[in-house]
Amino acid sequence: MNIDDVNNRKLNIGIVCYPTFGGSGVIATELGIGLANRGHQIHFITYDRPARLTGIVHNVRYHEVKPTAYPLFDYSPYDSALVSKMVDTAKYEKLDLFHVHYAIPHATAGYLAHQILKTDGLDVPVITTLHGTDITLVGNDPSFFHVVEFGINQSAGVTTVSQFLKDKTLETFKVTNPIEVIHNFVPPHICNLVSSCGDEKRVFAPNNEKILVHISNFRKLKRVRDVVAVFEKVRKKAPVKLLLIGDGPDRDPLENYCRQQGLCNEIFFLGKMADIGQILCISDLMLLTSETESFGLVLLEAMACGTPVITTDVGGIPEVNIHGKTGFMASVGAVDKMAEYCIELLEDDKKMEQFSLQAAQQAQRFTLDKILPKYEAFYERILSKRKRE
Ligand code: GMT
Repeated sequence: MNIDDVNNRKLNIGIVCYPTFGGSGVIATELGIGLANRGHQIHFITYDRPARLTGIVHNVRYHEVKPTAYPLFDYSPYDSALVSKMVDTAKYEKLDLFHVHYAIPHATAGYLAHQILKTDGLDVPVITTLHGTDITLVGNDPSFFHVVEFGINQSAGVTTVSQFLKDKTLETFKVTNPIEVIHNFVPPHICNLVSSCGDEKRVFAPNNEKILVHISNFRKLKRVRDVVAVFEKVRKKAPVKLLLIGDGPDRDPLENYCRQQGLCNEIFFLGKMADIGQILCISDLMLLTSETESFGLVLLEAMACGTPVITTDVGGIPEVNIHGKTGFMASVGAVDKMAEYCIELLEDDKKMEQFSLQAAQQAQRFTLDKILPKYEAFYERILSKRKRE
């Protein structure tokens, strides 16, 4: 098969991911749709339809994993049901490979599925993409450590979404597999609405206030309380509103705090949203105050809509946010400094405009059409290597 045929070969790919609004689910889904648009057959295998997989998408199928309940089980073992569905899908859809996103439990589920398929004379390699907390937090916990290390080393190929995450993985685990860095990408169409979003702004900012936005799963590591603290400092100097998008364990205590402080007309808890483009295009600045972040996909989405970002300087964030160009970075918990940075931009329209342009330019480095071919080339390298073995 000549190189052009190899490059243009259309594959049957099983994608395993969490179907959630979070970054790894978004990347897995948008990658699958992008691959389908290039003629590959894509099979999503997970417990619910991926949040971003709406409507009919050509060349895409969804296979639901439904663990059967049984009185003996305290909870039905999702891993076993997942492995069975992977084996079934590989056999009957003639999969060329699995691409699993987030090591827990997907990497070892892939290993078991691969072993079962081998007993039927089928070789379906597993590529694992590490996304962040599967290494830095959950994966590092003793209850998952050995399984994550084994899953990484048994995968046919491993990628990470940032150089930081590759370095962290090599530092944390005894890794015998080479790791390829393939950065996250801007989900297509994220900012189609930028040109037509003036009116929505007035819904939240009737007196032309500036809008700060934060999007996350409201878990401890996101430090959303710091986002509110920054807002409370900024509002003393400039007319602003704060939009909080997403949901999670920290939302209720934070919402109660805002009610006690009488801030409910200035801080809007909008919950989970599938289409965040509408919010991003009316926002003036994004805040992300995490104590760890392998990449920060929400930053790329904001920048693609021309929204500068004020962030912490942890993890892979410096690979996305350029301090003094696309926004600013400060240490974890430095809410005074972050508030200063917000005010510096909010009070200088010319500088804000310049940062907005530079943010959009930086996002252009991470478009799907630049990143997707890297995954295709990686698939081909893994498949060709196995043919030679
Ligand atoms: O941010 C989260 O906690 C969700 C998590 C996930 O698994 O979706 O996000 C991780 O993967 C995203 C996509 O690769 C990255 O952009 C996030 O930075 C990463 N989260 C962390 O590392 C905390």
